Amino acid sequence: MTDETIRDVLTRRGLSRRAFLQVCASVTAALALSPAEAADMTKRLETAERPTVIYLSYQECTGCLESLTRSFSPGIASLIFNDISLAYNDTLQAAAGQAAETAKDTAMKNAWGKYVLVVDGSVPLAQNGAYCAVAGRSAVSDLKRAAGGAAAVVAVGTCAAFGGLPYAAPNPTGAVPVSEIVRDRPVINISGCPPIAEVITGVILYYTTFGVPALDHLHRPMNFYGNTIHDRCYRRPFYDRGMFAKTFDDEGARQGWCLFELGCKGPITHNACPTTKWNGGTSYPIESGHPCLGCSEPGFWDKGGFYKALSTPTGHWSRTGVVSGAVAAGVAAGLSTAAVARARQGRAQKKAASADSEPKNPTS
Ligand code: FSX
Repeated sequence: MTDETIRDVLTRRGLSRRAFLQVCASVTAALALSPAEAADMTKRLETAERPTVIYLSYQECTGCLESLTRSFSPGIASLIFNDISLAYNDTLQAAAGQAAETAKDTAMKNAWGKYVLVVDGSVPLAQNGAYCAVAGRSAVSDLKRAAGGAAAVVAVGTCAAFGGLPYAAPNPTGAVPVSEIVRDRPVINISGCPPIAEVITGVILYYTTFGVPALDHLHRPMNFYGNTIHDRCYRRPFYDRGMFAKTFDDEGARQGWCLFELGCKGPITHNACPTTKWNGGTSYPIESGHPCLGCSEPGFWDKGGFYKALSTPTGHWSRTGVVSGAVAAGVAAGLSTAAVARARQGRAQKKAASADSEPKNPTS
């Protein structure tokens, strides 16, 4: 944190007020803020002090950072990571070795108690944390040290939020989510494997202006994770009518019917894919003909098959209370929606059998 405001920094960088307002409009639209809230956020962004962001990476594939750097809202990503203040990121920074560690220590010291700590990747605990080390420190000790001076921690990606791929059975490294290590300050989970770039930047800007956003029971911001994919899926009318694609190339698939029977996890997955979409609002997996894999939910790797219709889950992802409760609720919801869907499908099949309409229901 410095004495400079965000607006001061942007002016110094040559960003016009018009460009600044355009960036604000993108962010507030992504956050689905009301007009009054949007005006308030724009005003606060102009006067907010420049924050320090420290970004650490542990057990992950770097897909989260790839997503962020390929954001189709470069104005927003650049606003945060170039203009506002990314004090440390071991993948993006030019410095290496001792110079990088010195830069991190200096940033932490100068903004102790005030910086935003962004973490991607899970943290291994087996073998005293030996599976992941940074500058001679285990990930767990590095995280505890950095979190000690953070105002808030943003866990980016399903690995950091819920353990992700490293946490999948048999979890040889003893991986845990960030929230199992950091328990004495706010942890905001931005799940997704990877998360949507505009969600990451939107949450950081929201925190900078308003503080911690409203969170769901898994500590995800309600603005982006308050609804299921299913709630806002454009294929929902087919689901409601019991019209399901049976294979990826049948007539139903060509007609854009519901992908539930091909394993879509949309009914139990909370994320902003149908509204924010990917690649600059171009599309999202379901729009490209692929079922939702449920990547923003806990334990999605262990739920028994990406292409199987929702059924009783398997795996070890119920280790922690918060996760098991949420998943149990989600699966219960999924199973009940599945039962309803199948009943509807039965009715639709009977109707289709007695009608000679095109296209034919491939489920009949
Ligand atoms: Fe995990 Fe992210 Fe998936 Fe990869 O940092 S959420 S494996 S996209 O890279 O952590």
